[in-house]
Amino acid sequence: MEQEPYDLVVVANRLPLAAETDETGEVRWVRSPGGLVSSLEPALRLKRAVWVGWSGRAASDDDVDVPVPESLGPCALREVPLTARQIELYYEGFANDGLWPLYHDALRESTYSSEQWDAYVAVNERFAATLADIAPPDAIVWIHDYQLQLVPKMLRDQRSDVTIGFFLHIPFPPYELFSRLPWRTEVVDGLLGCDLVGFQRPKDASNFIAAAVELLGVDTDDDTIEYANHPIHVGTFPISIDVRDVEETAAGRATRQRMSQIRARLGDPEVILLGVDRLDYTKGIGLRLKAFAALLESGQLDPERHVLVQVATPTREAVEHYQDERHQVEQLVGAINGRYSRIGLPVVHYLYQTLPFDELIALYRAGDVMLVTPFRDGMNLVAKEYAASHIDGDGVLVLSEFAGAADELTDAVLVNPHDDHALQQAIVTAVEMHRHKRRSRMAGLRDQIHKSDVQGWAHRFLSQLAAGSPASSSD
Ligand code: ADQ
Repeated sequence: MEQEPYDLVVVANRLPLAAETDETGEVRWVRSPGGLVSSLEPALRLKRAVWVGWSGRAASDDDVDVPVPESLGPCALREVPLTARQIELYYEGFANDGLWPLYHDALRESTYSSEQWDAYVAVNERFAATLADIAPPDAIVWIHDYQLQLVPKMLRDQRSDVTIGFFLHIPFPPYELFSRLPWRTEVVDGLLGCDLVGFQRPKDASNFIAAAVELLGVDTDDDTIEYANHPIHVGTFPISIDVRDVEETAAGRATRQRMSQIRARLGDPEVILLGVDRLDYTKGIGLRLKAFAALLESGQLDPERHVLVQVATPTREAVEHYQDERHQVEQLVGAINGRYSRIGLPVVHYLYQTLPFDELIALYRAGDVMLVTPFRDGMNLVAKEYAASHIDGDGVLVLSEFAGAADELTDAVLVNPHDDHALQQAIVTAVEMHRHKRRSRMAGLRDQIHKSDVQGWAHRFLSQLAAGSPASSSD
């Protein structure tokens, strides 16, 4: 057994980096974008930590012969290699085509296949074996997200000395949906290997407790489950962002210059509407585009005065539902531009790209109205990043009630995105909002995000995990 004196062992499906090939064909590793990475990296700066995860490349991928670096900043890295077949079955299959849609209101039909499930079990075993191998005695191990729900029990069976926490970044569905999963009992049993299980919203926590009662007949006392002579605390820990980092970038001269340049490039419109999402069918990009088109058609928005910038990050391109979603979004963009654009001035600016952090912040600053309209979202960090970027105190956030962020960001224009009239009305309300009201609501949003940043989130989770005290869903 090879053990280093880490204060914290973090495990997630992905390591916080990705392989990038430049124009000369040279491969290098860069910090990767995405919710989990953005959230955890600042917290890790404060700890002696090791991050265990998959690199994003297949084990036999000879395009990428540059080994994964041993560390990223202060955080050590440990790769769990996966084969191309495991990636197809465990990651694209069971996790992203089975669990992801089921956990997001069954917005798409899930695939349930025994072959995929077997790969999910095998990969979870592999992660658990790596953790059992590297975790120092009495270590704190923090496991992340739906790809690794079986790891807690597998690890506990091998290492009874370690303290195990799990955080689910996406919603936990109500039992009526969850019970569709053929391996529902195994998944709940896997999670009950934890000392602390954390969720984004109180409803996710209560859905999980209800599933444990229903499937395993566990005893519960408030937020604690008693199972196999072992208490499991269940709590709510709404995730946040590195507010200071976003604010500092937003305040920089380069960002201000870039923001002015972006406005000029867009033809200096009166109002820039903005959407920034992974191109995922949960994010409601299509509905948002349709609402924008309907408002242009009715004349409530004017292509000479209002433009929409939609940034859509490439994601899970091997999964069919994602290919369909991209196709639909791009068709809509083409149709709207065909009808309402002028030469040299498209009304929808669509970027199917991953952008550097600075560029994203400049875009947030340039955006007068931010549209965050998911059908279902664990939290949604984009909404919080937008508010943090608006150090000028202006800007309006339109936010779906079905994003976890809606619990906290009550000064947004909250909307039910399933209701097309309500969505159109919310956009009009945001576009026409008086400056005084905009500033007062943005002040409310910014107060809220200052109250809880990502460092606070990680601290709260880790201190409750270390203390072994019941997590409270009210604080
Ligand atoms: P995601 O579904 O990925 O995260 P989100 O919370 O919005 O969604 O995070 C996306 C992150 O990626 C943001 O930090 C954003 O800045 C970044 N990003 C988006 N588009 C980008 C682009 N084109 N270029 C560069 N960066 C881009 C999951 C859950 C969420 C939950 C998070 C964290 O689905 O509900 O909030 O985890 O728990």
